Amino acid sequence: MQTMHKAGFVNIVGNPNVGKSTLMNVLVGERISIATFKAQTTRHRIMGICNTDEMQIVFSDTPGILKPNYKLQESMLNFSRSALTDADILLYVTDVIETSDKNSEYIEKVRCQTIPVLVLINKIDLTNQEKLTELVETWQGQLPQAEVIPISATSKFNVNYVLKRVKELLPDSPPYFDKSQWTDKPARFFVSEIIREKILLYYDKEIPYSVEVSIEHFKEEAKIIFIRAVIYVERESQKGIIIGKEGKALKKVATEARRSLERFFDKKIFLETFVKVDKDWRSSEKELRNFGYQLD
Ligand SMILES: Nc1nc2c(ncn2[C@@H]2O[C@H](COP(=O)(O)OP(=O)(O)OP(=O)(O)O)[C@@H](O)[C@H]2O)c(=O)[nH]1
Ligand SMILES: [Mg+2]
Repeated sequence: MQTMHKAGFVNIVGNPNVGKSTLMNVLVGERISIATFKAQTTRHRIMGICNTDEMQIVFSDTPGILKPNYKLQESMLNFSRSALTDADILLYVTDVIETSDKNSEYIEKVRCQTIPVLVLINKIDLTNQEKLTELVETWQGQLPQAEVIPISATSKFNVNYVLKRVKELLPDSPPYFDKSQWTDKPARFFVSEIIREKILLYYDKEIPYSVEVSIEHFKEEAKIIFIRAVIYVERESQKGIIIGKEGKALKKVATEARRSLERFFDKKIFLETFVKVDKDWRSSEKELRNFGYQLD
């Protein structure tokens, strides 16, 4: 007897910095979504698609849920909210650090879901059995219909079990995307994300949050890709910080980004970077739309 094809949307949601992007990358087996130690690393909804002959799992990584202070964060929250409306399976990620009383509003929405919900308690490498047992009980109490699974994304503990449960819960359906497709984002998106990742890693305070990276030129040849990237900041003073003394800071970012890009595309990369001021871009609806963010 022929088995039915399975396919569905598996949306990864939760608070900032709990390890959603790290988990998606482990589940998909590719470094699709940037992950850093700083909160609010992810700003978009990013799909990572797993294809086999019998199955298509469409994972979506989303920005951490937060109370918006400016327009960019409103758009980020829209992505997290949209993930509640079109999922076949919901992966609510928390970790052993945050407490379960954060974001009660969003958790209430998760509680009302009729689809399967897996609560993944991440970073269990950082805790002990006793505290973990307590956490599992607390989360089970908060979301009685959910299956609570302790995991560690970085040590890959229990991640295969999560994947097994996802496959079991996946509905019968034809594929949603061509089987050769592994994401919904174009190559340029990954270039700008990889550069933004280096900025999150190498600059402090508000700098990474004031930065947007735009790819003005992307030309792929057989063995090399030519890229011109513009790093936008909100104010003139931030431009100086990004460039650094004698251009050293920017040079480090560009070198590190080029190395990561060469690994990502498996090709030689020629990367030029420029820094420009786009005053208060993250509060401007027009600028945000130009950068590909959606607003209501
Ligand atoms: N110790 C430990 N750290 C982890 C684990 N999983 C993720 N991390 C770390 O947690 C930090 C945040 O990871 P991300 O994957 O960027 O978290 P996120 O939920 O996508 O964060 P936002 O995009 O900001 O919402 C990174 O420094 C990861 O290395 C884990 O299992 N154990
Ligand atoms: Mg993330």
